[in-house]
Order: sequence, then C-alpha cells, then structure tokens
Amino acid sequence: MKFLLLRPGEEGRNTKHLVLSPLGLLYLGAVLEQEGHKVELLDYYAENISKEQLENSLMSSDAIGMTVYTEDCKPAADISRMIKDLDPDIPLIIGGPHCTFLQKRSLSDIPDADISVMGEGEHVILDLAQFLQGKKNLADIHGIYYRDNGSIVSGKPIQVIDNLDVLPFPARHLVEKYDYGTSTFGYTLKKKATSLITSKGCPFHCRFCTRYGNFIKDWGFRKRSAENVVNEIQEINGKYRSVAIVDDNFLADKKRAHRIFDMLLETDTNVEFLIQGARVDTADKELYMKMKKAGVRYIGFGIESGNQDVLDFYNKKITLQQIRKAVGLAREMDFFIGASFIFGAPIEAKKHVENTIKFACSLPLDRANFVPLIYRTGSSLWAEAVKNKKISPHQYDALAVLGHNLGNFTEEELIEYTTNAFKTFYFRPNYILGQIYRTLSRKDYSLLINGLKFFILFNKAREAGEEVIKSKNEF
Ligand code: B12
Repeated sequence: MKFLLLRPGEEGRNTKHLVLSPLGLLYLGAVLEQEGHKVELLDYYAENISKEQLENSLMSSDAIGMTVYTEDCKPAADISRMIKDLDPDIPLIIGGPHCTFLQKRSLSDIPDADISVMGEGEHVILDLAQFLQGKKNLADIHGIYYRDNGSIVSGKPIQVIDNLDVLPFPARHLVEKYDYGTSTFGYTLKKKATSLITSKGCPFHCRFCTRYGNFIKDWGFRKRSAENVVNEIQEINGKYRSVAIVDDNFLADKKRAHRIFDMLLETDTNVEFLIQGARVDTADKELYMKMKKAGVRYIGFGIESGNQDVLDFYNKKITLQQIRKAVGLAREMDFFIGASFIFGAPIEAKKHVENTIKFACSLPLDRANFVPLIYRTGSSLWAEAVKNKKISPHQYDALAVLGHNLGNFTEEELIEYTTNAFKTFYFRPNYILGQIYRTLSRKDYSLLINGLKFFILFNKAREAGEEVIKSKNEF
C-alpha cells in the first residue's frame, strides 16, 4: 500500500514560530516502510502545497494519515474536505495531539476523517493497514474512534509502547526536501536541522501542563536507552548540523543524561543541540560542562514565575534559588538561554506580576516568553475547573480571567501585563548591549536579525494596538 502523510497548516504557517520536522509522522513513515509500504509526506508548515500538488499525490495513494494540532483544526478540516472532494473513497486517518486530547470529539471537529487515533500511532497504523487490506476488524484495534452506521464508536482501549527502543529511527528522508529550524524571533538552528525525542512524558505534575499522563493510563515517564539515543545521533551525524531535542523533560533522568553525553564525547559527532524542555532542578556543573563540550548551544527553561507561592500553586516543585543557580550555570557555559513565564494564576495579584518581570530581568536570559495562563484540556487545572463547573467539559481552553471566574485580572489587564513584560524585558539597554556582544562573540548574526525583527514587529503591533503576545510560543 502507499500512505500519504500530511501535516496541515494554513498558508504562511511557518512564519508564526519555529517549525521543526513533523517527528510524529516520521515515526509512522518508518514503521510503514519497515512493513514494506510506500510512504510520501507533504508538510504544509514547510511549503504552500497547491490543490494540484495534493491531487497528484492522492492519485497514487491508498490511504491518508494526517497529524492534527488543535491550533490547526481549521486547515485540517479544510484539507480533509478537499481530499474527499478529490477522492471520496480514500480512507482518511487522523492522529496527533488534538485527537489524543479531544478523543471522540476529534471526528466531529474533522467531519471528513474516517478514523481518529489517540496516543502513539506506530503500532496502530500497522493494524489499520491490516484493516485496509481486509485482514483485521476496526473493533479489535486499540486507541481508535471510527464511524459506524452514522455514529462514532471506539475500538479497544489505548495502549502505550513500553520499550521505546523497539521503534525504528524516524524516516527523515521523507522530509529531506524541506528546511526546518528557522525561528522568527528566537534562536535559529544551523542548517540542516532536525528534531529528536529520547523520552515520552514527564515525572512531574505541573497543574497548568497539558500532560497525556493526566488521562492516559500507563503514559508515565518512558525513556529510550542512552545507547539507542546515541546510535540515532551517530546515524544523522554529517547529514544534519543541528538537532532539537523535543522531550518534555530530557534531563529528568540525570544518570541517563550523563551517559548520553559521555558516549557522545567518545565519538566524533559534530552536531549542535537545542534542548527545549529543561527543568532548573536538573542543573549541575559537571553535566552542563559535558553538554557544552558535546555541542549543546541552546537550553530552554520553564521558569513560570518569580514568586515562590505561585510556583507552589502550580505544583512546579522548584525554588527561586534553583532557578538562579541553573540560569547562572547555563550562562557560565555560554548557552543561548530561553525561558517561559506565565501570568494569571488565580492567587496572583498585580504585585506578583511585577515580581516576575523584575525576576526575569534579574536573570541573564537571552529570550523570555511571557504568556497568559490558559486552562487547556489535558491540564489538571482545566479538569478541576470543569469539576467546579467553571468551564464546560466541551470547552477546549479558557483564559484565566475574572470574567471566567478563573483569575483576578480582566483580559485587558492580562494583555497589558504581558505586553508590558515584553517591553520591560527587551527594551533594556544592558540587555540590548548584551545581545550585541553575544552576537559578535558568537558570530551568529541571526540573533541580531531576529532581535531587530522582534522590535520592529513589536512596535508596529503596539502602534496598531494589536496583541503582540497572544500564545506566542517561541524559543
Ligand atoms: C516540538 C514541539 C513544538 C515546537 C515545534 C512545533 C512544530 N510544529 O514544529 C514548537 C516549540 C515550535 C511548538 C509550538 C507550539 N506548540 Co508544541 N510541542 C512540541 C512537543 C514538545 C514535541 C512534538 C513532537 O515532536 N513529539 C514527538 C512525536 C513523536 O509525537 P507526536 O507528534 O505526538 O506523534 C505521535 C502521536 O501523536 C501519533 N500521531 C501523530 N500524528 C499522527 C497522525 C496519524 C495519522 C496517526 C495514526 C498517529 C499520529 O503518533 C506519533 C508517533 O507516536 C509537543 C509535546 C510532545 N511531547 O509531543 C508539544 C505540543 C505538540 N505543542 C503544543 C502546543 C499547544 C503548541 C503551541 C500551540 C503553543 C502555543 N501556545 O503557542 C505552539 C504552536 C503549535 C504548532 N501548531 O506548531 C501541544 C499541542 C496540544 C494540542 N491539543 O494540539 C503539545 C502536545 C504540548 C502539550 N503538552 O500540550 N511545539
């Protein structure tokens, strides 16, 4: 069979934030090819795909697999409609975060899809290939919803993949035609860039985080072995200059992290690493020095607040002291340091917001991202608010504002605080001089260019009175 894998996105999608390779689809491509199926991948994030181009690929395909982010529900539904207009009988399977978080509802959100897969797709897509060849019944397949005589029914319960080392490495050749890793304002990865995942889940339970572990039994914190990870890095060494490690919590198991970098230092790997999800409580000098030598260039911390009571409210289990130590160590290693902060916890008053801005400015950060708290499906805050009838169970997300009885600030105040935070953090002379020095010392002018782009866009948006901040998730 031939599978056409798609990552939908609206036109110009790739200008909104950093775009990394569609790793989820690359794993599906790998297991399908391993089973002897043909695979093609089209990524609307990486190129503007015409209807003719889609039709052309459809003609030689037996089934479609589409990854869906909640943010991209609309383009996903539009492209699904186009597919069914072009070929009403072609099976259309959806999967990815939106399907895993929204489950049954995902088939209503994407009315032209036939089957929705929750959780990991590697084993399920092979079962679905069997079904499409008449060798298996949908009712016997785990982790799916499908249409049956006009109603939406489920297959067997979701299963997770216990031993991640059994999975083949992602089929990166399917996206060799594309370029990834360019960031609009933040840190741009040296080309060619790819992404890599070494673990699934996170052992912590931050209350704002939309964790699959909150509602998928056994999702837990599962890790690939250090050997398996290093083998994959060696396989891509020479083909890719940079790798974004997209784990939710890559350094959670420090022993494994030490082993990975020890092994990398024994090889002649020449790759630059970007670590997205790092917790401050995993910072230690010996580990960071190994990371530096092995090619780590960027580290991103979830700092969230400059108030200990807010960190405790979020069950973040870190201290302000630990934050200072970790960011200080990362600066010592001359890593490019990004951090994200949240405003709007229901215990927060204006004083808390001011403390967080002051705290962010007191840290030697290269990029700070300030976002309003959003109660999103999959987070324990959202589940509690539903239980307390503050949010309807059908509402995917809700801003933490007074109007929703979810916070102490109005939407206008939240937007004013976050906009002001960006201005206060980025429009500091010592910050600007620091970035110019770092740009010159690193001879990496993309930082300055991105910084200038940010200033211009920030001012333009402010003059136009537009929101510059809404959900910008940028490294
Ligand atoms: C890397 C990453 C980013 C990067 C790059 C994004 C990119 N598009 O290139 C950056 C930082 C830019 C980013 C931005 C954002 N992100 Co993000 N991101 C991730 C992260 C950490 C890893 C994604 C990944 O590669 N996972 C590894 C692969 C193997 O898993 P996977 O993609 O889920 O695929 C598996 C299954 O889902 C399934 N599957 C997937 N597709 C399909 C298709 C079919 C047909 C089948 C059968 C199965 C299937 O099988 C795959 C293999 O097991 C995830 C969290 C996570 N751990 O997954 C969050 C996550 C995907 N991001 C999320 C969000 C909300 C965002 C933002 C909207 C945040 C914001 N407010 O701005 C933005 C914009 C998102 C966008 N549209 O791109 C949410 C999505 C929630 C949702 N309901 O859609 C996640 C899940 C985080 C979370 N816990 O909530 N993100």
